[in-house]
Amino acid sequence: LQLPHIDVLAAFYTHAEINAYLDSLPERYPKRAQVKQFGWSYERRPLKVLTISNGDGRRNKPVILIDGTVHAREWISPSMALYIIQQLLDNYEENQGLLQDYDWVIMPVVNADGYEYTHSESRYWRKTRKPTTDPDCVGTDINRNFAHEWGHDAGSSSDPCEDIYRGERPFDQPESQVLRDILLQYSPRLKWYLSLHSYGNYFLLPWGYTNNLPENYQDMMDVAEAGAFAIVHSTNGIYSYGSTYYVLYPTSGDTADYALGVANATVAMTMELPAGGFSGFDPWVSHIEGLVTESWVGVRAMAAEVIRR
Ligand code: ING
Ligand code: ZN
Repeated sequence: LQLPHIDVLAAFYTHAEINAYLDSLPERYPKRAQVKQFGWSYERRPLKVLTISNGDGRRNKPVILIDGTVHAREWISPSMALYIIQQLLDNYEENQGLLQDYDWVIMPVVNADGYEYTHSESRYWRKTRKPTTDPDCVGTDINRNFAHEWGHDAGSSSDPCEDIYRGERPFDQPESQVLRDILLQYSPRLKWYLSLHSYGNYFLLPWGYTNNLPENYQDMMDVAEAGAFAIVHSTNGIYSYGSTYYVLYPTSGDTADYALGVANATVAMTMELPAGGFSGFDPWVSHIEGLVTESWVGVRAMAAEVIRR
């Protein structure tokens, strides 16, 4: 039985390679791993999601939901999603506490078309690949396309040529619809939504669209703080954390605002992984290991904090 394996630390992988790997996991872990396809990208790539459990058969446990590659050029994001999968499946002995009472749902590549485009055509592409109303400009920012305060004030652009183009309507991108459907399916038991981006070393919390703070802000800050402390203790890596609006800039229609405001996540967060390479988006392959092992220290600590509450 020859199953595709991925050495996360040795290369960046294409969407097709990542899907083939995801598809192999239920054979390797029949009780613990399940792959579901939720839909297709604009260019008809299958969008797949992996659910990981401890295999005890208990249904409807609370869920930790993680996505990666909302933005095509942020290549450390799918690597991190794959590393998390391998920690939970291959390194189960050490991490089984994280699966005792929680299921994990992981979608390594949301923006499949954009991600392929960064491999084949243009390394620093960010958006989707669906044409817009402007014949000269392609693509919409999935992280401005969600229907919570979509288009609110300054946090996004109505210009299809901009990198933060919000689309003509919320959810007019099939990839956004798929992520929305996943968020809504798990909404009743969604304890932590984590969106993996790069770069900048931030844990960003809602809201992006307003300088008001959500009612459970302090709870979310406690989780972010657990991640930041764990990382600084392990590698001296520095993360800043707080609301997207304050820590970064106003945004609207982003996935974390939707996860909190509509899908009722207990904690909703965007993790901006560290920069790498020339541009920040293109870490050397030799740096993948340091980046994902450090980030896992943070994710593990935050998961433990979410589970403990
Ligand atoms: N930065 C994010 C962006 O979409 C962000 C910042 C995070 C915005 C969370 C909104 C919510 O602009 C990157 N690097 O993509
Ligand atoms: Zn991003």
